[in-house]
This record gives sequence, C-alpha cells and structure tokens, in this order.
Amino acid sequence: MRVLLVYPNANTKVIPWGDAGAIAEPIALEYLGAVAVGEGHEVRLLDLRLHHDLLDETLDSFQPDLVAVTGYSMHVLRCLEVCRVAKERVPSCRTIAGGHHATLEPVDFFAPEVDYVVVGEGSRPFRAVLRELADQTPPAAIPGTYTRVEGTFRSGGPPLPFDFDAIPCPDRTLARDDRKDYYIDWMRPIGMVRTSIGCPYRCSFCSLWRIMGGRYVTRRGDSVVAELRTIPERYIFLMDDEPFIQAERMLRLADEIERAGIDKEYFAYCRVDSMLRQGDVMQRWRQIGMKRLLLGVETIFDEESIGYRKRQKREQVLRGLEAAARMDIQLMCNFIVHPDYSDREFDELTRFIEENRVEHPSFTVWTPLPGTQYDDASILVRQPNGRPHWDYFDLQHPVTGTRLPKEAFITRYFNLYMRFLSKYYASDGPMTLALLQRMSRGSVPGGVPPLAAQAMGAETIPSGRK
Ligand code: B12
Ligand code: SF4
Repeated sequence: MRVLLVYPNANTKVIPWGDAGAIAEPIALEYLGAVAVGEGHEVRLLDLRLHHDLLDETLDSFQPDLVAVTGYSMHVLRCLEVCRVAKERVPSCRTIAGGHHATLEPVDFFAPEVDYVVVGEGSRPFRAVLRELADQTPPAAIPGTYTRVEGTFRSGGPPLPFDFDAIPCPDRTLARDDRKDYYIDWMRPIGMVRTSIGCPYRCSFCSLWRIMGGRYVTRRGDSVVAELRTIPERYIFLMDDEPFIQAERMLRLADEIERAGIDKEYFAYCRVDSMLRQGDVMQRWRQIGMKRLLLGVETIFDEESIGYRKRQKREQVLRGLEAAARMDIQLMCNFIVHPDYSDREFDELTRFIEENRVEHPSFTVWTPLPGTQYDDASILVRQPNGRPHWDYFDLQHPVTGTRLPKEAFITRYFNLYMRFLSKYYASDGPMTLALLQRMSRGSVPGGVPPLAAQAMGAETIPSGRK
C-alpha cells in the first residue's frame, strides 16, 4: 500500500507567525513510518509546517491508500481538513488520526472523513490497522483504536501498556530532505530522542502524567545509545516528560553515552527541584554536552504554585537560577501567565525576570488543555458545533475569561515578549528573526503593536459560546 504521513501546519489566521516559533522533527510520524516501512509499504512523509502548499499536489501524485495525521490540540481542525481533502482527491483512501489530542479527546475525530482514531502510543495499533487494510479483513477490535463501522466509531478497548521494546526506532530517512530545517531556537538542525515517558508529579495544568496513568517508564540505556548513534544532528532534544527523575539512571546513561564516544549537545525539560537535588547529575550531563535546560518555573507566586500542585516554591526557583549559573547551564524558563492576572501580577513577573536576570524567559497563557482539570463552561472560544475552538489552544491565546479586559490582557502578555525581545535576539535563532520580523511590523514604542493585538486574537477570538 501507499501510506502518506502528514504533519499539520498552524492556522495563520489565528497565529500570524504560524509555525515559525520552532519546528522540530515530526518524530511521531517517523515512528509510524518505521512501522509502515517494516510492513513493506511505500511511505511518504509530508510536513506541512515546511511545505504548507504541497498537500493537494502530493495527494494527486502519490495516490495514497492510507493517510495518517498527528497533532496537538491546536492541530485538530487542520487534521480533519487534511483527511477531508484526502478523501475528496483520492476517494478510495482511508484515514487515521492519532497524537496528543486524539489520545485525550478522541471524540473530536469522530467524523465521516476519519476511519480510525488511535489513543496512546501508536506503533502497535498502526501495524494492526495496516494489516487489516492490506489483507482486506473485516474490522477487528484493535486495542487503543476506534474504528468507524457503518458510520459509528467502535472502540477496540484500552491501549496496551507502554512498552519501549515494542516500539521501533523512528525512521529518520523519511524526512531526510527536511532535516536541515528542523530547529528549536538556535539549535538547528535538531533531532529528538526519548529516554523515559510519564512523570510521578501531578501538576494540575499538565496532561502528561494522566496519559501514562501516573506511571514513569524508562528506556534501557543501550537502546537510547543505539538510537543516538543513528541521529546525524548535533543538537538533541530529550523529549521526555521529565528526564531527571531517577538520578542513578541518568548518571548511568551519561556514562554509556560517553563510553560510546557520542559527542552532541543536549537540551531537556527539568524541574527546579530535580536540578537542585541532583547537582552531581547536572554536572555530569553538562560534561557530556547538556548546555541548556527548559525549566518549568510556571509561577513566581507561591499560592498559585500550590493551586497548580507544582510542589515548588519561589525560593527554590531563585536557588535554581543560581545553581544553573554556577554550573554554566543556560536556562530557558517558562512562565504560565494566568488569565486571572491583573497589572500587579504582570508587573511582579516582569520585575522578577529583570531582577533575577532570567536569561531566556518564555511565556504561555494558562489553558484548560484536554487531560487537565478545568471547568468546561469556562472555555469561551467555541466552534459552531459547541466544541472548543481548538485552533486557539496554542497556549498563546486566552481561551477563558480574563480578569483584565481581554485587550488589556493581550497587550500586557504581548508586551512581556516585547520587553524581553533582546533575549531572543541574543539567541540569534530563526525564532528571533521570525518574531522580530513579524512582531515589530507596526510596533510603536511603548505601545501595543496593532499586529500584535490581532496576533494574540484581540479581533479574532469570538467572545462567547457558539
Ligand atoms: C517536543 C515537543 C515540542 C517541540 C517539537 C514539536 C514538533 N514535533 O515539532 C516544540 C518545542 C517545537 C513544541 C512546540 C509546541 N508544543 Co510541544 N511538546 C513537545 C513534547 C516535549 C514532546 C512531544 C513529542 O514529540 N513526543 C514524542 C512523540 C513520539 O509522541 P507523540 O507525539 O505523543 O506520538 C505518539 C502517540 O501519540 C501516537 N501518535 C501520534 N500521532 C499519531 C498519529 C497516528 C495516525 C497514530 C496511529 C498514532 C499517533 O504514536 C506516537 C508514537 O509513540 C510534548 C510534551 C511531552 N513530553 O509529550 C510537548 C507538547 C506536545 N507540546 C504542547 C504544546 C501545546 C506545544 C505548542 C502548541 C505550544 C508550546 N508553546 O508548547 C507548540 C506547538 C508547535 C507546533 N506548531 O507544532 C503540548 C500539547 C498539549 C495539547 N493538548 O495540545 C505538550 C503535551 C506539552 C504541554 N504543554 O502539555 N513542542
Ligand atoms: S508539569 Fe512537568 S513535573 Fe508537572 S506533571 Fe507535568 S511533566 Fe510532571
């Protein structure tokens, strides 16, 4: 069979700079690609973030038997559109959707243009679907898979437990020509690898621990090393939910990587308390090339941290900043800006970043993401069918009510980026250029760039349900 794997692009009407913030390798599709190649199929991977105008042409020339789409919440509607267009142009083709959003809210894919929806890790269900289609057998119950049968979606039961040994090594040759264009900040080209999945913490704004049912599953070191050897890129993002949970494991892994003579630069998520508790592990990883960490600071307000169940105090964050500086580890610090923030919180956050010389701050708007705890009625952006308008779930738009008038909130949020733009500029990455080019157009000193207001949705977010 011919199998087309499609990574969706962002809606530029909602976020004018589209995918320019960061574009990393489409690793989920590379996993699926490895399965399909292994089953003897002809496989193509189309990354619409890089080739947004190639969908029709690829469908017409390749004539796929199966189109597979992946996506986060912000991609749901685009994924559905890809499936619709696929069926219009190649009426015989079947479609399958999976990924973060499908795992947590499969119902959004229960549509006539979709034939299969996969929940959780996709390799084994994808193999089963490929076999079903290739052998033309009647639909069977496939664990972790909803199959459309006579117009309704039937569940094949819960997904199988996550098992690193049951997953193939991603087929990175499928995106061979695009690899040079994958980047996160200045790290270009960048590859990604996973050493663990899940997290023992229970932060209220995060869905990752729920996806894994609270379990933390680690991968054998030799398997990580074997995969690292196959990755040509120098920069590597450890895409673990939280890699530094088990100090011993990470020390052993560093030893194995060093012994294998692998020379790369690593970037990973890390909790502040893991960093403080495990200075020796951090230093060891610094030795083998971990130059930068993404620290989920989330909030500088202790009472908010308690609400987030983050189990982290402002005082720890301050110590973490000092420790990283001592160890010569650069920090990208993410701050969640809550829609409840008033001028006071925005001022304090700005002061905190300036006074503590946070090198590389990044910001997300608190968003009631699928798989987290929230009151559904609080979501104000809706599709005509009443479901949330997922295009806005890019963590850059308030999708709930704001304490400040919405435009004032958007202005203050955008001004956080403007204020610290020099820090992005200093990083000299493509994100910098994209942000500078797109944000500064129409900007006025000290004021709100009109484009920014639009970018952050001031004019585009519908204000009420439906
Ligand atoms: C790496 C990463 C990034 C990277 C790279 C993304 C990329 N591919 O280019 C960067 C930094 C660019 C990024 C950006 C963003 N990210 Co991000 N990112 C991650 C991270 C750390 C890992 C995701 C990943 O690749 N996992 C590995 C792959 C293999 O797993 P997977 O995608 O789940 O795929 C498996 C299964 O889901 C399934 N599957 C997936 N697709 C399909 C399809 C089919 C057909 C089938 C059968 C199965 C299947 O099988 C796969 C193989 O096991 C996660 C957090 C985490 N630890 O999971 C957040 C995460 C996915 N990101 C998130 C978000 C929100 C974003 C942003 C929107 C905003 C932001 N500021 O963070 C942007 C959007 C960028 C964009 N336009 O795509 C959220 C998504 C939540 C949601 N419900 O939408 C997450 C969960 C983090 C969080 N904040 O909670 N991200
Ligand atoms: S935010 Fe980080 S520490 Fe908290 S549950 Fe999610 S992955 Fe774990």
